[in-house]
Amino acid sequence: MKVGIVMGSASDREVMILAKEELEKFSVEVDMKVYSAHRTPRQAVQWVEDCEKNGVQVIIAAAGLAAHLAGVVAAHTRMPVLGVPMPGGVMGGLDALLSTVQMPRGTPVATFAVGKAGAINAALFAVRILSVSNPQLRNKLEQYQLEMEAEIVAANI
Ligand code: RP5
Repeated sequence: MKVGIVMGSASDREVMILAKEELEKFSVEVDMKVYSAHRTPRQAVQWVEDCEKNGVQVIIAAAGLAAHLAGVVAAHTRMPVLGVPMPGGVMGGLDALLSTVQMPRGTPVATFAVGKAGAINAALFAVRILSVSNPQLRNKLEQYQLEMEAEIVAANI
């Protein structure tokens, strides 16, 4: 089980490290890179092609501002692409959210919340995709949800 994570800038790493950590809780291997759709377009596409060859099954792509990275990645693969808009731009990341979510028909990007919640949920969604054909992973997800429930309940004691 392998997930690729790509982000547009090293400045996104602080948020996207949370996605990597979440995937590692489920023993999912992660290939995490910084490549920009605008500043390193050739390297970004090369990385996607390498992912195809290296057994990556899902790609998480994160970018801020005019966030085209997830769309460009989706245009170069048939894998599921999960987009995470980065905060910091117009209205806290509304620019990146719209740039990521408003894909034209034919090239889907599943888009998550701006910032940390989006990074963690994209990782969990990747685990859910992988769990469709992996009962062990499904069990771990069930355990994860039970722990989350216990944590909230304990907060009320
Ligand atoms: C985007 O521009 C990156 O994904 C990042 O969120 C934003 C700012 O990049 P830096 O100026 O910090 O490199 O492409």
